[in-house]
Amino acid sequence: MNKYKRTIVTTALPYANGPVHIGHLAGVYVPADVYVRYLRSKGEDVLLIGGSDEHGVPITLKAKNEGVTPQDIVDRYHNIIKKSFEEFGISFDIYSRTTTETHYRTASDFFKTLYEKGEFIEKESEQYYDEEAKQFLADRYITGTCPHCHKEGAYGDQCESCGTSLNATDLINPKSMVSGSVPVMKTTKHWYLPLDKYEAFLKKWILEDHKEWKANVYGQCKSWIDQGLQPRAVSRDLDWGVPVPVKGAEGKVLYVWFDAPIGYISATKELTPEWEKYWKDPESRLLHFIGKDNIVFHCIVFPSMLKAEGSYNLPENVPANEFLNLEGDKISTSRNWAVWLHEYLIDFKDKQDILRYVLTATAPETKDNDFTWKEFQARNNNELVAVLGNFVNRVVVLTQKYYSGVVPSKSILEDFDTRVLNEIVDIVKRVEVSLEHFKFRDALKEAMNLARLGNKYLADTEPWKIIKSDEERVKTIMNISLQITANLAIVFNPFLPFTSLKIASMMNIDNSKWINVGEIDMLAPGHVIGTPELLFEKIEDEQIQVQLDRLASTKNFNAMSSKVAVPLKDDVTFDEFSKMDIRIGTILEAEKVAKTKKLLKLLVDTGIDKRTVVSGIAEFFEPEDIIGKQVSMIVNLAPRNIKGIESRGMILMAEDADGSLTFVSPLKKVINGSEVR
Ligand code: B3M
Ligand code: ZN
Repeated sequence: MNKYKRTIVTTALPYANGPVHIGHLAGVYVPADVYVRYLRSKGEDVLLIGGSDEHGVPITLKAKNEGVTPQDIVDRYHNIIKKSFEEFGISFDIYSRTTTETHYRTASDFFKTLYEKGEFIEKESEQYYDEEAKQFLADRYITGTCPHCHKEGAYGDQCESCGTSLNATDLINPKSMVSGSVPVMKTTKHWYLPLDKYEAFLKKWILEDHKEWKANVYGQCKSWIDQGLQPRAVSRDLDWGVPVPVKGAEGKVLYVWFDAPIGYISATKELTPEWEKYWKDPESRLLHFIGKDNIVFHCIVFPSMLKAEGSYNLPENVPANEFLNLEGDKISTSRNWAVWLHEYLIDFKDKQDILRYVLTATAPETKDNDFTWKEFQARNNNELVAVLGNFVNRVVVLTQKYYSGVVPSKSILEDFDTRVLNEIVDIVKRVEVSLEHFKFRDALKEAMNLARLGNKYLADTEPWKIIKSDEERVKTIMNISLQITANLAIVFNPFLPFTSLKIASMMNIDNSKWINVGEIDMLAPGHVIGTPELLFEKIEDEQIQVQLDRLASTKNFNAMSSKVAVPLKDDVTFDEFSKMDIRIGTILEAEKVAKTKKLLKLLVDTGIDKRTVVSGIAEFFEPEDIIGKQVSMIVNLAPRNIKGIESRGMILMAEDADGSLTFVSPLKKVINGSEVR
């Protein structure tokens, strides 16, 4: 349906500083894979290109923290990421990485070409420098107090407390994260791509010639262009990356966002000697699948680089997605708020298609969307099991039972049957149109409607009731049901490749030929089908609870670790400490102190005596629940009068991150009056 001879589909290169999660899959890799599988099944010439982005400051920072080299970090995560993509059936023609020799050469040459054409401007600027570590500091390497919310621990590029993006020079009391010293300002030289020079070109190319781009993408581009574009530095003072191939650039590397998109080209080079045809022939088209945070780089910066170079095609479309949230919160690697792909497969072995299905059905195509485990369960149970799985299973079982697996002929068609046959054709057409327009949610919904049509057809015709009385009618019904099933195998191939294969093997057909889709005679009478195989199974509440519990404990853990321990108090001598008489006692009686919210009046057996203590724990314990508990208590605290009650001593409590209190109790029962020392 497109006018091009071949297509190259690129997917954002994930940073190799952590594994990949459902957000990655939903935003980029599943839609790209769906699209490419669709094109392939139509027999088009298409390449799916991916790889790991292995440069950038976060990787060097992680290496420093762990005391290993950046190469160690990227080796570790590149392999984990690559494996996750394989397991989820993301059908890359190549999944490469940006530390290959080919990439270094390609990126370096690209820079040189632009440099020699005079496309860069050179500029000196003042930047933070760590005199102890003898290095310039990227914004991420500096922390300090946020000028907006005044929280400590803000980074030079962003305050994670209030979310404001910052320049390192905005920070109050800046500190180098490398050595801990106070950084100084020092002059450094960098190369800049003068984006302002490309404004007119971008305006025409995007705002006029590509009005068909998705509204979220077009809108972001427009707002960038309308704000006016500034020159962008394409080099950094860093010792990890592609060296700047220019004299006098020692200790400088290409900015990660300069080399990473060139990674698409390097990977294609590694894949095929015909790479230039894919990138430069006007009959080839380039598509970038990315998340919304990458729009500016793929629609403004990289096209300007390609334009400056001069021999490459520009992207034909950039169908970027918005973000997927998880249970109402932003997915975050550092807060471990994510569903990691490699962990999903431990809990849901061989169930990659369920996740592919749910992530496509709820894809953040036009706005941010939320992934919830309840919806995951509901879509599996109510759609995959009850609609698709149920229909296919009934058709195969009945065909085996009635005809020993041999497809019967549909000799007599009633009007009703013809309408159903026409509807098959209409539905697959709609799947196709949606796919062509990158509307994967709609496409999937329509594909599911085909299974719904099948279920309804069986429910309306009830072949099991008339198999004895009207054999000819049942033959027609089963033939049509089988044609629907065969169509399902092909139509679901882009979305659910594992399931599609199973359906195809049950139908004994090739699932990779889109040309057959909409065929209402795909299975000729006499064709022999396979035996039934279960496609999906119900997911129980307990399985979902395990996932929810895990997220809840992550939340708790984050709350605790975000609470800073109260500062250390002044030293005391041992003698001073010894003056305190701390004992174990047992609570004998407990009651609320009238007209107070927080106070309980306790009677405690201290082993020495039985005495009254007033304690501020009523918000956390019911009186009847604590009777009989052994607790720690200071017994020689001078008596105090609290709400008219004489309190003799104080119960020791530990305060948790959320402010809740718990007793400090001995691990085994000890005799009342035991000393704590
Ligand atoms: N690694 C950023 C990201 O994962 C970046 C993409 C590069 S694509 C050339 O969001
Ligand atoms: Zn802040």
